[in-house]
Amino acid sequence: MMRAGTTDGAWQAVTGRRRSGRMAPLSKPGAAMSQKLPTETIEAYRRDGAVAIRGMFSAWVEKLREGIARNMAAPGPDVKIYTGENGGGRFFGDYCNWDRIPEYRDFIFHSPAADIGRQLMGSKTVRLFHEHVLVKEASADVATPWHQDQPYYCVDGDDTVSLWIPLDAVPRERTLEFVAGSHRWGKYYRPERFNKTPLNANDGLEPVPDINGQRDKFNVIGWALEPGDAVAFNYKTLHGAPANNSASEQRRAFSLRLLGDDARFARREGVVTSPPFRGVTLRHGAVMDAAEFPLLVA
Ligand SMILES: O=C(O)CCC(=O)C(=O)O
Repeated sequence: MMRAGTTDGAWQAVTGRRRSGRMAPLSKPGAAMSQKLPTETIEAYRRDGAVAIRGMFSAWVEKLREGIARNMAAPGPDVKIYTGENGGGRFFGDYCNWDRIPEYRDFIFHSPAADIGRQLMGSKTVRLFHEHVLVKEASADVATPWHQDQPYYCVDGDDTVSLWIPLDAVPRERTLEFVAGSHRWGKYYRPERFNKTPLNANDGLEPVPDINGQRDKFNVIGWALEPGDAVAFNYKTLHGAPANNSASEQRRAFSLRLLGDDARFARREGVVTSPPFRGVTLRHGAVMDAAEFPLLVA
């Protein structure tokens, strides 16, 4: 397994091919092999649509923190910054910056993340969809509303995983939470911006149920986490997070989105997807074979 601190040499080789849209996977097999996940972890992931993985990314915490600092100093074109009604810190969100942030590239191409995704999804192939950085500064008075990710995305399929990696300790009362099993409900709920305005007014989708108002009706799961742990979840799993009620601690998270064998490009006519992937010309139903979605495991 290659480790944090690996130079960008492999990436430079890949960028050359990236312009032609033909990516060589870096794990063929084994460039970034990880530990074998316990069977119970994989079973829990498939049953509940979310599972905690302990300590897998501890060696990458400093590097990802550096990447986030670089990202926040120079946000991308799609950055979103929310502040709550009561003042306090910002909720900073940005995505699709891996191409220009070396620490993100190093993590994506050299950490065990792709191999962890392969095991959880039970896929032969793993592609990058994108990275998403979510920072709740101290006293950021903005909750992350309950939502599924897939209706926001230009993706259909079941073989998907996000690895949400906290870079600060996260106690149970402000961790990311999930409705266990909701990835199997066969539903897409209406995407909203994190300030609760709909992403698309007329998308024809039903609103997310009121989870917080009736928590006894749902199997809500979540874990206290340490930096370098991860929670893995399916793009269809309902999830949300409280505001940051700490007056002194920020909550930085790096969320890596991966695609497995059955993921296909979804052209959702008449609606905006998030991320927008404005330059992707794939047809509806196509394998996601584009330079934006490099193959990590083949
Ligand atoms: O970090 C958060 O508060 C939300 C994370 C999230 O929704 C995601 O990674 O999909």
